[in-house]
Amino acid sequence: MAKKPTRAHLKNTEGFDRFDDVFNEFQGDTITEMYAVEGHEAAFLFKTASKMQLKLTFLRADIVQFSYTFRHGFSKEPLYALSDNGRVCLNKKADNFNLDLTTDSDSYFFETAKFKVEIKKKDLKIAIFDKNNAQIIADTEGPYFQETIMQGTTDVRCRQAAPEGTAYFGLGDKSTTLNLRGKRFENWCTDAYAYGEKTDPLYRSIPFFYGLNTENTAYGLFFDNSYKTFFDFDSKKTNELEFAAEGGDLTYYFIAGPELLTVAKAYAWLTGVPEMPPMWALGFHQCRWSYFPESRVKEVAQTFRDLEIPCDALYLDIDYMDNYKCFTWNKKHFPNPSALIADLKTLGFQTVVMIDPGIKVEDGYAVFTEGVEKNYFLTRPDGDLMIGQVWPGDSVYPDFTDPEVRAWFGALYKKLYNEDGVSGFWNDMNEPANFKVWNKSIPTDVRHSYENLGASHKKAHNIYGMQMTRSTTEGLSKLQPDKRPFLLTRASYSGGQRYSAVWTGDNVANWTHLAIANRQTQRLNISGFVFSGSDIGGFAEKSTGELMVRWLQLGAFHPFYRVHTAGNNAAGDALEDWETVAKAAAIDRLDQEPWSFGDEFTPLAKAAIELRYRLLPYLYSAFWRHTQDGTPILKPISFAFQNDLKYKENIGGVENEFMFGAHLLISPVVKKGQKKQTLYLPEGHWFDYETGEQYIGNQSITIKTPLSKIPIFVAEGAVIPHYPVQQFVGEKHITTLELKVFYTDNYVETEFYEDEGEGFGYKNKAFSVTQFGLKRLEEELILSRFIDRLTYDSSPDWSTKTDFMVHFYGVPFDVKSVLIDGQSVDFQWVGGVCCVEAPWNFNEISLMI
Ligand code: MIG
Repeated sequence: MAKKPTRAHLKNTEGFDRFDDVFNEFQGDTITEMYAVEGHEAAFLFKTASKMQLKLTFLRADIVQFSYTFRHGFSKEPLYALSDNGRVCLNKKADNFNLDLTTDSDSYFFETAKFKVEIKKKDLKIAIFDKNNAQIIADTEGPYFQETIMQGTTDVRCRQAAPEGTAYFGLGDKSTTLNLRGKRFENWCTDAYAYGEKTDPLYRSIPFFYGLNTENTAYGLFFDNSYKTFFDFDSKKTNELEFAAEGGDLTYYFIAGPELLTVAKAYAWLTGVPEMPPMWALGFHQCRWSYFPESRVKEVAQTFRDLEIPCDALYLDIDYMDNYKCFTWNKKHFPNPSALIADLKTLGFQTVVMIDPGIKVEDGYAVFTEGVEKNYFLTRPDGDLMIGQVWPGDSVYPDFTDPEVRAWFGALYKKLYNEDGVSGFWNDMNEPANFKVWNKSIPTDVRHSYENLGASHKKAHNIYGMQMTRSTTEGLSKLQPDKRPFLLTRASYSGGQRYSAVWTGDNVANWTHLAIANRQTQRLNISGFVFSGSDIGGFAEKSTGELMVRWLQLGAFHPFYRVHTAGNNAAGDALEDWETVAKAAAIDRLDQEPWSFGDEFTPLAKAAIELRYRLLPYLYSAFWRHTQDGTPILKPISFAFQNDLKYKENIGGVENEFMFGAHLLISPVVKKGQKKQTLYLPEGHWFDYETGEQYIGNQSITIKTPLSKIPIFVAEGAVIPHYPVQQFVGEKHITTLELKVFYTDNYVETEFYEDEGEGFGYKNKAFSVTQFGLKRLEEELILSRFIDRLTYDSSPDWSTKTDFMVHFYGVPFDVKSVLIDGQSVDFQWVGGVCCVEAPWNFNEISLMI
């Protein structure tokens, strides 16, 4: 091993000495020239006396890209993370914002309507100011680069002030507290089996964070670099933060706030949003490693229906394959897959199956032989196949950074998807994982096409999983263009949310992990990945009835809602033949279905899942909102109520609760045996969802939390649409929609989105957006219903025109009469709730005093 080079070596290289390695470093420089980039009116190039250059590109009034190169000009980048919006605006100025350039003897200044950038001529230090001229960002050293000759390593980094009190959020995949201040992180997609609160890195790499300073000003910073990246949020307590990478240009985007939510939306604009999922994908999913043989799968399906526990999807983990060969079936356990899948469909179940990147090395296995012939697999630098060890034993890895390979692999799904009737897929192990070696992955010198630009695995590692999901989703879209693809992935990178839902990987069946799941899913939601959730009940080790119920209660509010368990598969060992296991009575099968923990728990598990199905139209509307403007589905309280001063004092302290959609506050119980829960209610008036009890916000309250209680609070004025309980999405022809309406003295609007739940009709007007408005006037409370008839087909034949059963909670006066569009109608009081039936096309319901 070469000795770690020191700075002293640098001085000595003047002479004829020889060293183990030579280390060069470089920091900032003086600007010699600045000119506008041709063809882009908001992009500028700064040259220095050395080879270092800075390119500054404004994409919008609130987003600017800084890109530094240090040696040979800017590297060509495929811009994997960026949405179409982002790409277009990097290349051409959007004409909807103004940019002013001024200069004085020390600096250049660029100003938009949202912020001002200062670039120092002498050392290229950057400072950014908000509209009040308050400093948000200040470099503490100039752009930094270092390299070694012998090890061929390069590093880039940026250091900025981390003022006292500034909180940091984001990075998507971390399991620690929401506020990241005081900690250091690494991004390198890793198979992190049974990770814990302190494990880092994890499965995904999402190099994007928020800052929120004591002036309540938020900003975002996206360090778009696919190499291993490091983030240090003042871990040394010197009020400095650092982000660094093991290669590449130093390219990052600054996003102006001042609201955290505005930043979340701008980041979603830059890196993209998913399309609407099929509605069944928002139902409940049941998984296990693994359900087989086919009789066991049917038994599980039938039990759901017998017990009337709603469920939309069953998963087949790796054991459905023949010797872990992707795109094959184990004929012993699954002699007739299409018949099984059709039977499941009759019962209302979608089947989701796993596809791994590791392709078995086996002569005669078509995927292997064709891939070898066409040079589709990753190779070592000298051209030999990169052979790793995963489930099939010797395995090769498709190069998903090659567009031709992506198209090929995407088309391999044809039989499963188009003939066997599989509804969705699950890409696992795509960090990529590799058994046996300490780093759990493949070497960094492996070669990639990288869109024919060429790159080593050092550069491609963090985007490998994301490009696999791109291959899968693009493949599925081609195979069945009229069907919304459903894909779940373990690894991904910023922007990967455009291709796939994610789950948080191999967690553990304990209470710490329930709290981690709560934080991780909130964090993924503010980091672009809204369609996310955890392995409910815990993956490794043995769950309990109480843990399972509490986890199902939390998961009901996670956009991806799936139970999964390793069952009795020991870590890293392939499962013995299931029948052998089942026969050996001594072995606990470690079942984790909602009914597996006895009669005390089954009804509570069922109640949580039923609530999810009742709230589907509300969740679906929140998902659609996300696709429109990037609003996260889950919001930490600090994001939803940034200006609530009482909360601000608590930043980092109130992490347990979150907003689910625009109107529901969830404070999950994540501790064993917890009979009471104290939680913070932000400004406004709140209703206990279950009892209708009212609370004034801006204070902490304590409520009783028996195991049946899910602490859910509704913001005043909300109108929450409810479906009846269905055993699966589409089971019932829904003709009446229940609206729970929560009184307000003010005026509040609620958005309700509907479409067919499948297909792409919604892109051609087959959808509707209803706005409900609840308003208190002197003599009446009015619920009005507006429809924007311009945006969609106003007499849609796709939709059932559902009448409404309206339940008014918390009405503080005696209702003399109820009018619907001027006509008096019957109403009823049931337990303090005023109930009114209304036709689907009502305009106004008035509760008269
Ligand atoms: O090496 O397919 O995270 O959900 O059940 C383990 C078997 C491979 C890891 C996934 C897990 C899945 C398991 N897989």
